[in-house]
Amino acid sequence: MTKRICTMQDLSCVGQCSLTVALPILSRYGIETCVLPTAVLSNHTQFKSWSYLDLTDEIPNIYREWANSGISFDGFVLGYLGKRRLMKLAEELFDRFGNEGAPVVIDPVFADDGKLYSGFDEQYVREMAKLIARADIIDPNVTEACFLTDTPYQADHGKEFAQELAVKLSQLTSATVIITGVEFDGDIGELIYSHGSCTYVMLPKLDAKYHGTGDIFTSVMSAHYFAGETLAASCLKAGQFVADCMRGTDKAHFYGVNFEKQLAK
Ligand code: PXL
Repeated sequence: MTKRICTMQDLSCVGQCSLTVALPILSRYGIETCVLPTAVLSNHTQFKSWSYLDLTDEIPNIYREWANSGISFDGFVLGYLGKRRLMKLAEELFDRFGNEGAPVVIDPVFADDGKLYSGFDEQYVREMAKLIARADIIDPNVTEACFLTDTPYQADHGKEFAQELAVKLSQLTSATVIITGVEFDGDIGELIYSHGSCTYVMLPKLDAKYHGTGDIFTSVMSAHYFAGETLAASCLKAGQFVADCMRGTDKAHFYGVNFEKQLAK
């Protein structure tokens, strides 16, 4: 049966991230993908400036109509939320519209390279640390894992540091923890931590950095996971997909990667 999932995150009109990535990717994998847009931005916040239409106040109206029509979902994928008020609405989404056992995937999306993205603060991090308790899978990057666990960021880290972060995260949530962007021995990849055991899914690190690759990773990983594959297989395929996107992207194109060409293959 076709799965119907709901993805809650912003709609950045330009910049290949959040909904403009999640919607085509999840759909391409055969999942009926419903969206809960949290805001409309002219472009994502790695540009010099942006406009921001907050849609938080519309969400209760959307829920009312979904309830009227008996809408429900087989899973949820959360990305960039942006406002603390949205966290309660996310919980309401799971409680009111989740089918029995519907998995919740949360990519906390608020920081990278040791720094918070523009517009986020410590209070947002604290609230996100509570929201992840509702997840079945979380996939913060190393920076987000550090903020969530109050651990000083280490750009140069190894397996031990990643494992320390995963253990601390597992005190905040019973979700399977996937830490993305873990680096050692010239490789980059994920640490998957579940019930005290660690699995590393590593690929050779490419000499490039693009925006939006985390959103692509979460979408591809979730699509494989919803299709019944293991998390290790899902992470490997998502990592390979991201690497292929990066190889196929013109360096002059600074804001995102060419995932469209990859998706068409
Ligand atoms: O890719 C993460 C992301 C999503 N949405 C918006 C962003 C960012 C990262 O900066 O600004 C609006």
